Amino acid sequence: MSATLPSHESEAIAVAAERRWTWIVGAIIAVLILMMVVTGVHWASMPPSRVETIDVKTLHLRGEFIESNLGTAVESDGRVVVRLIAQQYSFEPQCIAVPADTPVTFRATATDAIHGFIIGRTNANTMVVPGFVATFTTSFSRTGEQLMPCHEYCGTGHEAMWGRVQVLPRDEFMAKARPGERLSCVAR
Ligand SMILES: [Cu+2]
Repeated sequence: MSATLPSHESEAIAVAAERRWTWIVGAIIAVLILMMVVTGVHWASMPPSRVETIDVKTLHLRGEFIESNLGTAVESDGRVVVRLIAQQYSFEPQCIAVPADTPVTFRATATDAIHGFIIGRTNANTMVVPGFVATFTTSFSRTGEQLMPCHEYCGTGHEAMWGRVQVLPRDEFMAKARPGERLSCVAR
């Protein structure tokens, strides 16, 4: 005798299985919707980075992004801050010097179009939008030179828009850094 069930019994098992799946799938959908609602509300109430605006018309005349203030600074509290400007079709300064194994804060803004940059194979990567200050903090574990291309199409000269980042051993960098001075590796 084979173990075949009477057809009404196998149907009941199939219906029970279907119903179980209905509940499981329903629960998955409910969890996904809940996740969307929670993250949506969370991101709306707490944007990922504070929005810092700047007046494009005056940034070269006064404030943080005047030419003499661009480059790498060791602030009075010891923080290393890089200030740079992106514009069609270059970065200012074109060569940035940073210490290795040290948190480095980048502050960047654009004067004309939307630009962006990525530094070699590091996680430093941001858009640079006119009217806003892009800022992030990262540290570089490997010394040497990295390329820093613009990665937002910004016009006909976009593919020629590059900067360089020189990651110096921390001691070497600190020996070069003078309080109040702005460091870069642009050949003078
Ligand atoms: Cu660009």
